[in-house]
Amino acid sequence: MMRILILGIDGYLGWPLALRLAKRGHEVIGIDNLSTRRFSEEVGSDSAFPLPKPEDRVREAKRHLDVDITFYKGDVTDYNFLTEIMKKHKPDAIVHFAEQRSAPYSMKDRDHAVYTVVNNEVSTLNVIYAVKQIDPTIHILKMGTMGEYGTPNFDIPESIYVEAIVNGKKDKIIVPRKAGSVYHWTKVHDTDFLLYFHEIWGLTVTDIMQGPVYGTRTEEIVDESLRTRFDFDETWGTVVNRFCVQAILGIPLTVYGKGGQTRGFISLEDSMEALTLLLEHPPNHGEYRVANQFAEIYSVRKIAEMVKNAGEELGLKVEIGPLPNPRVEAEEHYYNPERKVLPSLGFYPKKNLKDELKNMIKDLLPYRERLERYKDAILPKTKWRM
Ligand code: USQ
Repeated sequence: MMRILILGIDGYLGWPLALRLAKRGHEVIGIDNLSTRRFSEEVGSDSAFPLPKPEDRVREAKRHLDVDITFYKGDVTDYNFLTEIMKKHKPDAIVHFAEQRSAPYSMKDRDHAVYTVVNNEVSTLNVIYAVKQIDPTIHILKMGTMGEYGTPNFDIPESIYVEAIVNGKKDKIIVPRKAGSVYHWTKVHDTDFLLYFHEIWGLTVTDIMQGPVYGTRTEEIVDESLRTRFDFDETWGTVVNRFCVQAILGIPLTVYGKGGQTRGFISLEDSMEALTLLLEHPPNHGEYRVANQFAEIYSVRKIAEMVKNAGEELGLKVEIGPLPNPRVEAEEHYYNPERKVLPSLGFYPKKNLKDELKNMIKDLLPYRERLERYKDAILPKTKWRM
């Protein structure tokens, strides 16, 4: 049994991870400033599934799963608040999800870019300094993103360093990174800070490079009251989740540009499984571990075809409606990231996109009227070139 502090416990990944870890017998403490709830409202949207208040979530978890979760409302950018909770609960591991996680939100204007940078960098620095001050042996499990690497024309290594020959001389360099939004750049900067302080203070870190997550289900979501948030608007929804809602609402699937943008996807259930494995098998003390976390590689165009097929099998009429790309990104490119850390811990994906798509559409169909209310928030308005 470990004591695990989840920063960002109210989020898409934070809540089901809390349920999973608590169910496995770990003591789970969480912090959230509820910002995603507010930001979703800011863009005229809401979670597809109605979200109970934090205190109701905790009560429902007790009722259905017989687990005790401690939930604090507060901000990780408040150093005193964070350190008080850490001193009180003495965690063995800290899961850091407490960041602004949307690329489009970070690209809206100067204010949103600055907010994203300040929130994400201050929260990461606070975690680093708090661990150093309170207990430098705490394992920091940090949510990064596959988007840190961008889409290079070489196989993406799963390590922090790579050997390179620059101007004829060989040296160890940090695996090259090229992010595609202010949000994604903050994750690069997080990696830079974590690596730097790991090197000078010997911190123990797992830096997870995760691809886009999709899905509505995990083993612990056994009742509607335990559902995690599910975003589908242009700002907070990720591509697979968005396409499922578009299929239900009869909106042609919004493939941006040529649709050859290729990413490593993972289901919510498999993401929980991978995160649990990484927590229960921490790196050695003072080690910096990078884990590329994805299950299947697809292009956006291929995903649209798969959602169309899944929707049509369930009786929906689904069209694919390519749109000019609001983002600046490669629309056809090479993509071959390495993945060996999770398999070495025994991870194998249990879900696949094809089957999960049907489950997602089935889970969302009863909420069609609710989804209709937020229809205006679906088409892309945020443009990278402004
Ligand atoms: N896309 C479309 N149509 C849409 C939405 C997205 O074609 O309606 C395309 C985007 O242009 C992009 C790809 O789908 O090429 C993925 O976009 P996304 O919105 O699903 O994901 P992204 O903005 O990259 O960010 C999401 C999460 C972020 C996480 C990241 C992992 O919001 O927190 O870090 O996925 S990764 O993509 O590997 O960087």
